[in-house]
Amino acid sequence: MDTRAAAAAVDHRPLSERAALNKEALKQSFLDNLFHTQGKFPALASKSDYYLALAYAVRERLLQRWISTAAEYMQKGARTVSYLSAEFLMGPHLGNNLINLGIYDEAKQAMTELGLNFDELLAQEEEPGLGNGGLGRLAACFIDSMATLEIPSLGYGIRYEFGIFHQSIVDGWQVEKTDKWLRYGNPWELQRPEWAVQVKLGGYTEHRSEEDGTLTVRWIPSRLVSGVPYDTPILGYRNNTANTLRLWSAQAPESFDFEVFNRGDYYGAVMQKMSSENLSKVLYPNDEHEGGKELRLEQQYFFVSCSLQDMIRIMQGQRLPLEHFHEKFAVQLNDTHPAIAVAELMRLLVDEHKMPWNRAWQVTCKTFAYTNHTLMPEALERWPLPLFKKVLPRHLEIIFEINARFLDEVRRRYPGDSARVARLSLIDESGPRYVRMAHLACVGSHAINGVAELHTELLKSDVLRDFYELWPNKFSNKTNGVTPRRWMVLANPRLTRLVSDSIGEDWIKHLDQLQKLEPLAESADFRSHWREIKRANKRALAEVIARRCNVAVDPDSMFDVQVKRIHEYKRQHLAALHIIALYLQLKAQPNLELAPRTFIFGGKAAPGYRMAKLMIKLITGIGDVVNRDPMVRDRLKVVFLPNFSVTNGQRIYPAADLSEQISTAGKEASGTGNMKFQMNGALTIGTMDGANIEIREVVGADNFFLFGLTTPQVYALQAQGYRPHDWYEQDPQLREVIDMIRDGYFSRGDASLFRPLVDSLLWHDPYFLFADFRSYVECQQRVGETWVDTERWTRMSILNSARSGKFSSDRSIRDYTKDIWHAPSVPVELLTEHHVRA
Ligand code: GPV
Repeated sequence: MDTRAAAAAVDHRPLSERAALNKEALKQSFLDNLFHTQGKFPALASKSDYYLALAYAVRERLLQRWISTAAEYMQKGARTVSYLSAEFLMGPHLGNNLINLGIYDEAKQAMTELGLNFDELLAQEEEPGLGNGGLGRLAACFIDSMATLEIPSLGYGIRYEFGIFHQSIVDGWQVEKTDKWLRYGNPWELQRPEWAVQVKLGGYTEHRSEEDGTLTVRWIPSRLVSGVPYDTPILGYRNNTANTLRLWSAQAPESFDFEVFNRGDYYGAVMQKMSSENLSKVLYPNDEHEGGKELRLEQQYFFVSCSLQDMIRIMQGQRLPLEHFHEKFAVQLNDTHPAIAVAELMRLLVDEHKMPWNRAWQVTCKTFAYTNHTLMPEALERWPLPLFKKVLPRHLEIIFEINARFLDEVRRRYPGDSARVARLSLIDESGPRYVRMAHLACVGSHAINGVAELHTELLKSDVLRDFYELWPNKFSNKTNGVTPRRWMVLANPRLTRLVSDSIGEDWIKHLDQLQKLEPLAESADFRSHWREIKRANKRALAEVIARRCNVAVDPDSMFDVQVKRIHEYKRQHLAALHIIALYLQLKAQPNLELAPRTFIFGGKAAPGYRMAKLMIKLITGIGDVVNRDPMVRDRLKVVFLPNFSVTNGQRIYPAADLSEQISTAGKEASGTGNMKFQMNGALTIGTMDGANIEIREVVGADNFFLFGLTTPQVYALQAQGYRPHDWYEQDPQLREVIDMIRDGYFSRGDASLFRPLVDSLLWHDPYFLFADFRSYVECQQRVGETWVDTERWTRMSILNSARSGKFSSDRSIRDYTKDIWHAPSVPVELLTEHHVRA
């Protein structure tokens, strides 16, 4: 059937009725869906039913764009970006889709007129938490920006049945609960069983020379898993583009089961089905990696193989020969989690599609580009050879072949330099053997990038130095960004209104336009509006805190916020040391003039990361003491807001006065929370790390609170032999703080509880808290002095926001397309409009 004819047929009630973007039509389809989809009437309907009815009403309005987009791309044979990521931390869809469709206010009106509380309906959505933190959220911001910039793109990942765990705090400790996000159904996805693919795992290989002299390899797997795609539309901001997020769910393949079943092994068949479905069951909750888990390697291979097979299907559907794979698709590897794609594409091209090795290798290298997201050595993925061989025997052979050819090239370039050969090898042979996934990604990609300027420089000079010397032109920097649609328009409607009333709405698509706010920083009237908005956002957050933490916080106090995964390198415990120092100061001088501060923490600890869990306990322990001490007289409050998530982030960033970005210099690849805070007018206290450096560069040194060692200083201190205990002995205030923790002041007298933390700091301090303590405390003193000058603080806040244009993910995506992807925009014509005009 002809696409346009079919669209015309379903269009008989075009924009005006079924999918019209106005209030009355929304009401109508909301009610239709309540009855016909949910099967409920108002007396029986739950809030979730109402949410779903509205979600389906909105979905009907997406589908027209989705179909039009697919048709447009197909007709144009458009070059497509495939973003491969083990994580997509999307956050709730409903509000964002309403914003991008431009019908947020209409929907709110419609629900209100039906007597429903719109915000309550939005809050019903269980957020798809299919990621751990920055890396997964970056993927979400990037697909938003690609849709907004009308770049044909597919996000490929895993449809985890359980996303990142739900965190609650019990007796000051983190407690994890499984995230049953699919419990009430997911209105945003469409299952596409007709595009399911088969994935092989395990087994062995057979090598045969054919009669014509060619060598063929057969992989005889021990297991088969079927990958079923679930598609979610990703809308651009107020355009006609709806790209696709395609997530793979693992299912037992019918035929495979059936064979076992026929042999009479019913339980064996059921077990096999369950073990297949385990593949996409749960997201590994470790940020920055904890290695060696077989299931994790299987997950990575599963989604990568599904995605590459899907791209081949798309090419075949458009009758494109596979020699042109790299012309049709630009495939971005989001860290090394999908790096097995390099070997898998080779296998598909060479083994399954009979392409000569050299040709296939050219295609492969032109297809992939690799983004590195960390400098932490323990986070660089390596798989033990025996494990790798067990799961992916054919891929190990292919990796050996890639490696042999690559190392030949290295030897030609550097004759006699065997140390360099060993350093560059895809196989680590210094002890037990490992496959080095970052090396596979580097060798199989034509472009390699870091995520902030400092990070890229450190990749070139340190972590990937040998690769940089070999191929300097492959390297470039792509500083991260975040989408202003979710992180300003949706999260901060008050600020959005003020900004749009002042400079128009262009900034939402062209964030550099926020510069136009700069002169308004000098208007007392504008500053007072700016403050009112911050104050309203803080009141709203204070209500959340009262509900979740049972602590009353004052919206007029400074909200000093650190939200991110809990990690030693991110140094939440450095902030804790400062709070204790302030507390001691108040105890020593009860009448000290101290502007009231509320310290707000949030973030999840990997369930197996004991030190991180202890850091949470320390923060809550400090809160228990400080919040109740009458001598403090409410000048300090410390809260740990449980379950930091996209949803909670949307409430927190707009309410922050001070953004804590205090990682050890050289450890945080970029950071992205730092950008969300800046956009929403928080000032940053931070180290010379990651994107902090670039934030400081754009806002100006006067509008940024800088402290701490620089990366070269950290390296130098490390080299000369860092002895944290000496720093402890030489700083009386630091000593008092540490002693207090050690002696059980924040653990009800239990002097053993925080021992591992205290001892680690005293004797190792791998992240240089003691070396940065004095500088941090003094910097916080300057923060306090600035805060009391309200007008000055507001000016700085406005300038921070006004100068945040660089950190839109639209800019990041423009950089990627210009230097790496070369994928032109393809504006979409709505099929219905075409029909209506015809
Ligand atoms: I590798 N990041 C993450 O969230 N998880 C990971 O497994 C790895 C990196 C983060 C970095 O820590 C941040 O600095 C960075 O901003 C973010 O990735 C996005 O690039």
